[in-house]
Amino acid sequence: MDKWKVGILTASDKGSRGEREDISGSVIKELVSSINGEVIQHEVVADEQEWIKKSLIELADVTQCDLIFTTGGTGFAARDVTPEATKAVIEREVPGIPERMRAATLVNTKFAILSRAAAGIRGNTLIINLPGSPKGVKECFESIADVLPHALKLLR
Ligand code: MTE
Ligand code: CU1
Repeated sequence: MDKWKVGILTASDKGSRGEREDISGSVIKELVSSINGEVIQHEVVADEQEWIKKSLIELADVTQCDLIFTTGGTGFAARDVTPEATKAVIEREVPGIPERMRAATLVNTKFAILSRAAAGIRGNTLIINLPGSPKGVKECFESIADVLPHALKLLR
């Protein structure tokens, strides 16, 4: 079977300036292989809503990713705008995905409830916000990995 085409968008001011290594992006690359996914494009942009929107639209409409993971920018800082950018480009929201991530990871950290992560569908592409920390990325991914193949089949 063909591999799922996965795009990664790292939203990070420091990452975009080359001041911070994108560990979370590399962690996602590793994790998606467990669901027969292959990362075909990886963008790193500053925490600017317009730039995040532009990258998401390109990954969905031009690169035609089946699945896009964002990492970072889901917290409370004024520059955390990834959920807003995501909600602006999706056509249909999928609240159950971030609900599951928050509920499942709450046993590891009480801070899970501070995540403002969103998820939704644009065309045939599923877009999912993950937190910025490598640990959060791994925990959140693993909490939803079991339903992703079915979700992606529905969009194919
Ligand atoms: N979710 C999990 N599973 N594990 C975590 O450690 N960190 C939380 C939350 N979600 C965390 C998590 C914290 S402390 C914050 S502030 C938010 O994600 C936002 O993170 P971000 O701005 O780096 O995206
Ligand atoms: Cu935090």
